[in-house]
Amino acid sequence: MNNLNSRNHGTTSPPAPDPRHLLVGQVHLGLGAFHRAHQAVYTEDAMRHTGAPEWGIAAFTQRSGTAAARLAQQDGLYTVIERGIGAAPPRTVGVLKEVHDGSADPVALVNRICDPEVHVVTMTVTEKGYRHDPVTRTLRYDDPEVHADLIGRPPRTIPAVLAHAIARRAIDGAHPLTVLSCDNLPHNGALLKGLVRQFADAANLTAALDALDAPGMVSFPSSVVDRIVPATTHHDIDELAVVLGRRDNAPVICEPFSQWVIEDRFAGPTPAWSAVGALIVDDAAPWEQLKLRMLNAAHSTLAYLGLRFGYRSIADAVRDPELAAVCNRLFTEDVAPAISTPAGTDVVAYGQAVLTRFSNRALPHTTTQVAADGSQKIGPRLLSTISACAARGTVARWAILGVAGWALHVIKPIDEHGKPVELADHRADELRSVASGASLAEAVGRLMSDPTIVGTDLAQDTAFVALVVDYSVALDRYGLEAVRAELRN
Ligand code: CS2
Repeated sequence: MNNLNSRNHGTTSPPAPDPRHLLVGQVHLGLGAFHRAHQAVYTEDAMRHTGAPEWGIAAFTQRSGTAAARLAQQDGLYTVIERGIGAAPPRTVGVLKEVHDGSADPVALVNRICDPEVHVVTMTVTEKGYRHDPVTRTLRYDDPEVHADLIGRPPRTIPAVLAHAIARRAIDGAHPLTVLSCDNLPHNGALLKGLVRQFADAANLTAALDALDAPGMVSFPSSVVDRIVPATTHHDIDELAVVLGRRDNAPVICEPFSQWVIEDRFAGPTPAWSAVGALIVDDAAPWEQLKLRMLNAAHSTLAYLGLRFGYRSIADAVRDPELAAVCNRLFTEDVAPAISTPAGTDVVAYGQAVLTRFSNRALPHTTTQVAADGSQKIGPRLLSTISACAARGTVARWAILGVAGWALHVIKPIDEHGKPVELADHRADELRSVASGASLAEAVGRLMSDPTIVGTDLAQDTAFVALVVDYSVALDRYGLEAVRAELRN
């Protein structure tokens, strides 16, 4: 055991559990900063609450093995550093009993889930990890990785890993399993179950199909997670080494706020999450709508407009009064009238709290990070509100402005001074080819009339397409002045 645990920097946090004394009851897929700052902390708190050691986590990285390698060198221990008003002292977390590179050994991952002592699989693999078409919410059989899984290599994609594991558990006569998606997608539980079923069907995994249909065998509750966790950089690691007086190569920096809403549809035992702050509800849908259409929608809007206007961080973007005004009007004029929220929620107060959280300058959260993979994000965050307003006969101007910011970012990934900004999207080549050889207006028109990007209804809505084109051209030509003009209307 290295010295991460022993030097608990004189804080009031109780000491971290020693991973060596834990048993593995939970497997996590997607060992990124978010998991370490969120579900891992809840599970560790739940274990401290009950005193039982059976909820250690076996966590797997999905794309690169870096986080697993760094954590392995420090016995799975890492520091959570909260920043901002109300921040708790740095805390060492010791709930990661095992850390693995899931890409290096996919067979080990399926085997781990098949351990009868494992009752829960949680996952944070980001929107694109679901390998689905965000418009139809179906599995992309044409995705080369899905295809490779279907023709029989050891499974690597998430739907394939889960389908194989569920089949094997059923054949082995294992206990029920709860599979908990923690990604920012609407109805994430139902979505995941559907994708696993489609894979199992296509791969002829009848044992998995039977288990998915059997009552109480495998459940997929939807859940909503919330905590702002910027990616940790080398610079952060070096700086923290000085502050903490020891080197941690896998720390996470996050805001003090944290929320987890989970649907009460568990198959078998789970950690005592509800005893340590998680909210267990009958239906997560209103919580999802609130989070995705308010917080995440404003985040993406700030990221695209912010990148264009030269803001590197979300905190700087939201401190621009014009951009904050866009978010406020998005909340009050577009989202609030067309949303079903949890009973008793004050949408305006929620929006204010979100913008205050965004303005936390102590968090190094970049516009580039939030802007990534917009093709997966604009649907649940912005197009959902545009469609909901259209159904009520109103025009969601501010959500449309956010989409225009995205379209401009895709077609001309530069800031207003012409300096290139990164376009990080796994569909980047496809998006560029839709736009190639056209003027900005034509290219935006093509993007917005593509049903695979915006869905059939919006693609055929000529007024919507025309408005996105107008806004993108105005943003390109007049910059912030275009936003000001819109705010005056
Ligand atoms: C962000 C989210 O990167 C993004 O797209 O909008 O990760 C956001 O920080 C979290 O959902 C906050 O809970």
